[in-house]
Amino acid sequence: MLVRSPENAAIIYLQFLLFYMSVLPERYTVTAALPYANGPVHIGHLAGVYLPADIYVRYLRSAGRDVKFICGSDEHGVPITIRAQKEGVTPQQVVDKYHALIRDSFKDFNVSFDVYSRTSSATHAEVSSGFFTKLNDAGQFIEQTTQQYFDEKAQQFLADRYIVGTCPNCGNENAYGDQCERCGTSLSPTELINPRSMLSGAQPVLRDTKHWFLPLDQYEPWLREWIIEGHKSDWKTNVYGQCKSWIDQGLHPRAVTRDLDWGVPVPVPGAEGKVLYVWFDAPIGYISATKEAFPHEWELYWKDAGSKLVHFIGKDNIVFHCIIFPVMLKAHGEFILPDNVPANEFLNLEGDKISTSRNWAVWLHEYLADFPGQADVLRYVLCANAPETKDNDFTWKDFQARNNNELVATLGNFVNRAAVLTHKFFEGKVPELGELTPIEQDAFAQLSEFPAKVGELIENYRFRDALAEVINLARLGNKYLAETQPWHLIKTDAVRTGTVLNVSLQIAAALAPLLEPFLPESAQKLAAMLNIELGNWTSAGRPDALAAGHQLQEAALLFAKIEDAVVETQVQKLLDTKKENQLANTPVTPAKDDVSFDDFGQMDLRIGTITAAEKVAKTKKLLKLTVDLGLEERTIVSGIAEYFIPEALIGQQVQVLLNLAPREIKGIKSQGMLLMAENADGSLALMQPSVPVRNGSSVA
Ligand code: B3M
Ligand code: ZN
Repeated sequence: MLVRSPENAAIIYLQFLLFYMSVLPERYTVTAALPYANGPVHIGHLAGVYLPADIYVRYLRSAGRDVKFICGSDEHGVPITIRAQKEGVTPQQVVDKYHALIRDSFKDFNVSFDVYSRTSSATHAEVSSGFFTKLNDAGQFIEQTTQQYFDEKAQQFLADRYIVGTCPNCGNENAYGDQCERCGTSLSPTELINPRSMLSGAQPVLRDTKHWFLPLDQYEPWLREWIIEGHKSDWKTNVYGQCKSWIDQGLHPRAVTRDLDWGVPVPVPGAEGKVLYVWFDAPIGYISATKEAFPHEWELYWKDAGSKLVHFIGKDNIVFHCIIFPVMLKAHGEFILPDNVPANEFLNLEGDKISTSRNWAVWLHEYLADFPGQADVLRYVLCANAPETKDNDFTWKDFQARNNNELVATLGNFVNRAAVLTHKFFEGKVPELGELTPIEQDAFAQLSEFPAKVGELIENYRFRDALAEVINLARLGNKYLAETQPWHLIKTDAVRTGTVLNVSLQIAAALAPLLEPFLPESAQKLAAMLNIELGNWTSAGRPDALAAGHQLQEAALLFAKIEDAVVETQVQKLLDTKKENQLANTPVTPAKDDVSFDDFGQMDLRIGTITAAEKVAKTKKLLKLTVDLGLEERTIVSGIAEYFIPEALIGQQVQVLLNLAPREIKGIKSQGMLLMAENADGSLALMQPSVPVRNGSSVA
């Protein structure tokens, strides 16, 4: 058995470092999917793509690696033009608005891109056109006139998301022309069953048009070798599985141009009115963004074999990043290929799929408005519960529980106790480390293993497990404090108390750099409290990070408890959304058969004022109302008790059907009927004149 001692741990760590250094890439090019600039970003985006990417990059930087973190807005394609039509503005206005909003959300959540660009930039137009031209000149495309769907009403070809229909693979009735979002299959519009135009709802017709096709089928043998043979063991099983099933189903040439007026124009004579397909230009956006920000070094990150390219994406982007873009890169010939594509599954919200159109989301900018200064709490919860291997659910209860139990009670509590006790017993100066008992030796040995353990998990894209290990380090600290009880020990042995606090503070000091990739703001706060530089990965976990005599700053709380009322407000917000959606989706009752004017004239409709109202005893729904109808007061029994407080009705004008034959209800003679409007959820509203009118006025 391996004896745990600081020396042994140091040797293990050194071996780990040597191993990694021998196989280490020279540099890393890390990309995160370019979000469409057609709406704000929500927790699903952060959990699935940007947070894991940011953790990975922050770790690499801390470990001293050379890395560029690349992202930007995807500003072309049908998602943008559809949104523009909906909002009644130009596509440019749409992308300007959402590019700024998205960029700011990422900044507020400390997603540390080296560049956040946009695909409407001049550099991108130049790089993506150049890419297309190079492939075209090399004869890499098939030019073909085919039949495409055309909306005769809107006089427009219907590409991608302009057309919806039933997915031939899973039966989803709202699959898009380029992809079914339910089963992830990539589609062509002509594969849809029952296609319909998103513009007019019309059944589209087929018309001739010429396009450029990338012959994916010709790359099938190469894809088999590169992915199916080559990445079996290092790509995530969800990613590998999707790729394999696509390749096994057989690949087909894929059009990379579109008949649209928004996008990068196809740089070939005779292609007027055509633009590059958004999924052709968008991934090239990674390259253009790098070139824009690093005009002198960009080629190293894209063309040098010593660079490791990693794409962070959501699962609906797998085919584009694992098959189509690599085929483009391969066809071009000068670029490196992705080393890994760690795609995540989806995050749901309170048991329901996140949806922009249904407003079923926690929007990042709204979260920060409700939880100012608490970006880290959401980062924590989203990483701890990340959909790494399966779809996962975000709930506000879990958010609260994780904050209160893990951040406040475990992590915050440990560092706070270590700091507070040092202030209390040693004037805030790190005490001397005295003699080490086996407990300290064990604590130090365990401590020294954390950086390698957490680092290895991060390098293997296992961010949840990595974060759990960091929390385990805080647990180790809490356990050590519980075992040694410095608050009692001080009464009998000040020297040993000093040793205990020294060890505790060394653990707290290690937490700062290890936390940094996950919770950058809290790590800074912790470092400030300990009065140290954040430090880096390679030096983390040393038993002498803090020298005896080092002065700490004031102890502060890293995290605050979240009360029930706070999360209840958030849940209520979602319930309101659900209700709004329900109302919006309930179909209006169809019209009844026609009646003659004479029939209508038979009804004696009048306005009256309610002068008395009371519940009918032993009933739930009935109110007994007295209504002043000008000529006389009448008693009317009405089934509205669930929606109105009797007192609130007194003095209200209402519409009454005067000549409805009287009826006895619960022993009361009801003479007439109150007319009400019924809402989709069954709730009722009074029918009132827009200004008060004389009681007895007829309605006609
Ligand atoms: N904009 C798709 C998406 O947001 C797309 C990603 C492009 S990455 C090159 O799902
Ligand atoms: Zn499908």
